[in-house]
Amino acid sequence: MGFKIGIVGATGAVGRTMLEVLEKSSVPVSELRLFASERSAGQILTFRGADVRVETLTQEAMREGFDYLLFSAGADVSRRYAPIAAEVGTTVIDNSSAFRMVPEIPLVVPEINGHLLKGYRGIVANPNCSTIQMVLALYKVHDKYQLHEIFVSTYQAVSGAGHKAIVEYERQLSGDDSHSVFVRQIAHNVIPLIGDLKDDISQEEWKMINETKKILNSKALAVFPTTVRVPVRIGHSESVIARTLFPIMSKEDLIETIASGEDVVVHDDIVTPLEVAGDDYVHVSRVRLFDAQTFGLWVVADNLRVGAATNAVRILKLHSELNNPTVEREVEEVERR
Ligand code: A2P
Ligand code: 11C
Repeated sequence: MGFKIGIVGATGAVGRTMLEVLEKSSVPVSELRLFASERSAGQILTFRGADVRVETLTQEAMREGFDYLLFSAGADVSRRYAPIAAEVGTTVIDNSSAFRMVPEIPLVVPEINGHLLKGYRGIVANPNCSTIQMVLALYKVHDKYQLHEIFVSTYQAVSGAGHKAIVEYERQLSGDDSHSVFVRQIAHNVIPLIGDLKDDISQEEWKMINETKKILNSKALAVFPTTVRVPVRIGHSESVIARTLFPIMSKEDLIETIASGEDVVVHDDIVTPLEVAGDDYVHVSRVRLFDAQTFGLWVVADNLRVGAATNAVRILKLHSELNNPTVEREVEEVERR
């Protein structure tokens, strides 16, 4: 007994991490298939001691009746292939931005709004990495004191931009100063722009604004981000200043409230991205209570894991615990015939 699972974009920075996280998880897998572009077809990756051949992604494969498909191959690939899989009853967990803001599609961070998965079939959207770690650090404070403004500056690792970005960064570290993935050289530098601008706000900033409101279910919440790329391989950092509607009792209470969040750890000492790469927690340090309604945090997390692959596998796990995907898919198949 186990699930038939596929990873689309398995050779990418997040896809490979999905494979790693799934391997170490307790999710029972009866069959695992790996998909990428034709450039990677035939490449061999390993999963729980077995070799798995990477296949070219095709529409036929998407109709095969997977229990779960994890997508991380960019928004265009998701738009083209994910609906085909969902149509035949597969639960698709999509790490791209393609469906996040579609009202009927749940945007899930399991610790916060995992209840949306109960009885749900179809495409589930995995939020953007910088959004996930911020909402995990803040959701308990929102529950207790109601957030109404968030000012955030990010310090985002190059791996957030994918495998090609890591290669470009490493080339630059060896002295080659050409660039094509980033808009400037990133090695020894800082770039205050992630994605294209729309109305003076970058794509990455729009994601933080819109996704945060959807996940925390608060239209009134105002988010003011500045998103910045820094020369770090793995691990996004964020300086968050937030204001609440209700007065916070004390700094101790603020710390306790943040730390009551699932998968969130609050530290007395500072925490840097290098120290957290490879783990599955959101780390909060530099907690400051400026006044009763204004506080500051430094938040770091592994962007490939917490911000993408681990969140996706957590969605899969919780969805399978709340529902019985194999049985539901088989019933649907019989009904379609
Ligand atoms: P490939 O390695 O064959 O190019 P990253 O986010 O690190 O850039 O990775 C993107 C992932 O998406 C890779 O696995 C990449 O495969 C895959 N991918 C990109 N374009 C396509 C496509 N048209 N069809 C299938 N997979 C794709
Ligand atoms: C970055 N946050 O660090 C981006 C990558 O919408 O999932 C993730 C893009 C997304 O560049």
